Amino acid sequence: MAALHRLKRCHCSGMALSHLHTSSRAAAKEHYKVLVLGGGTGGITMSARMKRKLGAEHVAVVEPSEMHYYQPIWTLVGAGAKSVASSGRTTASVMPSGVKWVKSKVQEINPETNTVRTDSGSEISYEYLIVALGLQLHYEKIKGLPEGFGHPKIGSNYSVQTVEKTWTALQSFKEGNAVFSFPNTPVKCAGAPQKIMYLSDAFLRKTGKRSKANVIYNTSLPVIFGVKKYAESLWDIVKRRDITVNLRHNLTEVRADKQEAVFENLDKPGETKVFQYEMLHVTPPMGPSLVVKSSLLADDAGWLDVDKDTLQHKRYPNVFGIGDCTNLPTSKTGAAVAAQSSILDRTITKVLKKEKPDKKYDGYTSCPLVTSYNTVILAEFDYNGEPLETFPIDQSKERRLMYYMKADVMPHLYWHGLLKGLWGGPGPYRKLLHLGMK
Ligand code: FAD
Ligand code: UQ1
Repeated sequence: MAALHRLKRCHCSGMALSHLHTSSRAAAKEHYKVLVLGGGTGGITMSARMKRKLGAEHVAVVEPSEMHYYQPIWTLVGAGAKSVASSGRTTASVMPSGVKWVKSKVQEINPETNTVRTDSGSEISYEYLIVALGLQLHYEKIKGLPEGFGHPKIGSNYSVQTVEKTWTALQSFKEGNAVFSFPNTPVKCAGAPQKIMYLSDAFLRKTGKRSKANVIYNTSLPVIFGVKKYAESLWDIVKRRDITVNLRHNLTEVRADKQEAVFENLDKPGETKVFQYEMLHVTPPMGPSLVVKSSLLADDAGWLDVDKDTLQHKRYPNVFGIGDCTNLPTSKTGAAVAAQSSILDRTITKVLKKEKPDKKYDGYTSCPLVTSYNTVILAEFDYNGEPLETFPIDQSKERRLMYYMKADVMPHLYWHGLLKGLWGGPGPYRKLLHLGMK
């Protein structure tokens, strides 16, 4: 109403309506050629690449968090092999210099008007939008959580608030069941729920407690791992180390005061089983970013609906997606983000030139399956679940070299390569390393 009155007053005094429209929009809106939503792995990586392409002044990133975390190292934090402090740097320090950091939460995306609204009430318009909002953790979908984390003996490597609780629970283990869960939803880094189990097994052996422990992996999946080549190696390991694997077991409730975890049998609806635990590691249910889900950019399940080859949105050609928020049919990892970033860079270059995107993403993803404090199976595969290994050796074997890659090389590659827009995944090196073998 007030706006209407103002409008009428201006009109009467002879001010051109078009002028009023432009100046009020300029006051209310910020505009960027490229707007990036989310300043996690994919968001910072793409902002560095877009800065190089267009100049820093044309790029903005919306990210509310003061801290940026290298999440893959949380597997080792939960097992006491790295400190949580080593996993984080300030967002200010990873933001490419000159790129505008909008320190707010995205509340609404409107691709029809090319605008985004933030929780501080401001509206930002864009020419091109890159969505990198990650996924949502849903601890609250398990009865008794998150409040159960207030008790000891329970931890979760999936959040910075709970990762150190895993290490506390492991250190204080005396005797009984060590239980590890895998939810009935898509997850990021599908290997992580069992990596901490192998590390815990190794820790209990090292400290002489393994004979008093039952190590139990309860997974919602019908398999131990989605790619046969690596699944075979993992079955060998669990047998050798006397680890119990219960397939199709889904965690529904934690009674932390009684140290009880309730699992439903997904093959027998209504049937539940209570596991008494001395240690419980929870991998929470996960789902799409709620902002994406409630926008016109989502597919039916709520994930960002992008083309699997080019990462361009299927209905809005000036919108692109990268990482965990997308419906790309591959395993959600930082390694996948690396490979996606070079493809997306190329797609955007082509779109800016009004040409057709030409480079196709093959679904490359990787999961360093940590199997002890000095061994890793380096799983790498594509959209078809076919191994796509970088090194000309059998990567389904446990290897010490790969552990050092995971623990010491990858963090450097992340902070100094990927986040600077200089690492687009190992594709080119794979071709080189395999040349000699052909
Ligand atoms: P994220 O890096 O999670 O970034 C999303 C960003 O969006 C966050 O900064 C968040 O604050 C921001 N955001 C969310 N909502 C809003 C909003 N409304 N407005 C603005 N910003 C918002 N990957 C590997 O490659 N190898 C591994 O060994 C590995 N191990 C892992 C182990 C664990 C325990 C975990 C948790 C992850 C692991 N990953 C691993 C996975 C990897 O960390 C993720 O796949 C990767 O970080 C995804 O990047 P992203 O940009 O899509 O999401
Ligand atoms: C990778 O590129 C990457 O991103 C930097 C990771 O961390 C998030 C990884 O864990 C892996 C395995 C890769 C792939 C890289 C190589 C050299 C195989």
